Amino acid sequence: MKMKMVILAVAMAMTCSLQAATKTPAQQLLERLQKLQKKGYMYGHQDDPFYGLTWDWDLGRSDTKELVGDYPAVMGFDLGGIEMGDAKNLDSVPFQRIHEEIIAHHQRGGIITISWHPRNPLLGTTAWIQNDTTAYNEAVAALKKIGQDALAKQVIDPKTTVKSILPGGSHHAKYMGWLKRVADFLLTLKDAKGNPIPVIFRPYHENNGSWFWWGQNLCSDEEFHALWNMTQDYINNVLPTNLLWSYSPNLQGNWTEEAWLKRYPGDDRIDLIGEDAYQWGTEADFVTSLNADLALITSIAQQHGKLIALTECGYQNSPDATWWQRVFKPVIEQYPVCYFLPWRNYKKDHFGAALQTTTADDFKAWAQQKNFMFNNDIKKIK
Ligand code: BMA
Repeated sequence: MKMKMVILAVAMAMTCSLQAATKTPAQQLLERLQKLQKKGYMYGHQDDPFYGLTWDWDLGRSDTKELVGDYPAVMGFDLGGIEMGDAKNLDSVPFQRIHEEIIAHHQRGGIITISWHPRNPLLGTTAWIQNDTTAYNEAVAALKKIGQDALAKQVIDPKTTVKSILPGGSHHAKYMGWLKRVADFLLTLKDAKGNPIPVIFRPYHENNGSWFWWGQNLCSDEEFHALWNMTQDYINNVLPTNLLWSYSPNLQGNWTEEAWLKRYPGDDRIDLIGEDAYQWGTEADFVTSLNADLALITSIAQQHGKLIALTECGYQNSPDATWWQRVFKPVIEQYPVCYFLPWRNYKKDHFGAALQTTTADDFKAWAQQKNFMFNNDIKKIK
């Protein structure tokens, strides 16, 4: 009898480890996020280990650690510039350092998310389109005014960018080369045993705004879907096991479910429903819009079996000492937000999580709360 029980226990243990072994790193991360979401919400921060309000590039430093004694649970990194083969990203962070910090954060039990602000493949300008649209409209108007209609037709319309990189487009081959560079970088992310490091990948974010070349007024729904699918299919083919895909529109405040779903890539393509939500205007408007959007994406996420997160958020350069706990916390605590991620602490006049300034005490007090999780709170939860 005793022997039988031992055999049974061994068999059960083997089945469990076999099941664990057959789960991809991406599936393991997804299950980990689901577990963590039940315990509370995690703190994420963009570019956390590279620079802060008063320092640049020191190894081991982190504004978060210096304030609350621990690294963020989630660290965000951006690949903008990798498509050009650049050595540094759009914010001057060397890709080699990004590679090292991703591995270091994974080793300390943290979670990694990667965004990408690719340059405009058609115009050669940055990911941001605002000035290009203005420049385009002005150039066309000026040429027409002097009767040069034929020349006006030759000015490149930024709205043709997405079309130009889809199959059959003039810049398709070039863009596939860009995707290869992204995939090549992601392929270098391996742990000490050579296993791929799981990553939450968040391309083509804030696509309901029209400030990036993939934005709402810059391409049709069909073109956006084709862009997403082409990107995802190519990258997943190279990296089939370690990416979770996050779809992250921007704070809007007046979505209908139908409108929100129009550019949603689909349940088979998305693991995490994100939203980027900054307070740019009044506090009242921000709270109203954030509540509306979080209520909607919570409902969509529940119907579609997805997690939600605030993939970028905060009050940039906040002068308000009480903002985190008075304004932000009461809203997010009503929804199953898995993590929230303020943007980089670049300089005194451009920071996402002002941890050394006015808001420090408020944030530090909040960080004591048990369900607000940093790296040490999550590292043992696998
Ligand atoms: C924006 C700003 C820019 C930066 C970009 C990508 O919000 O921080 O300075 O280049 O994000 O990180």
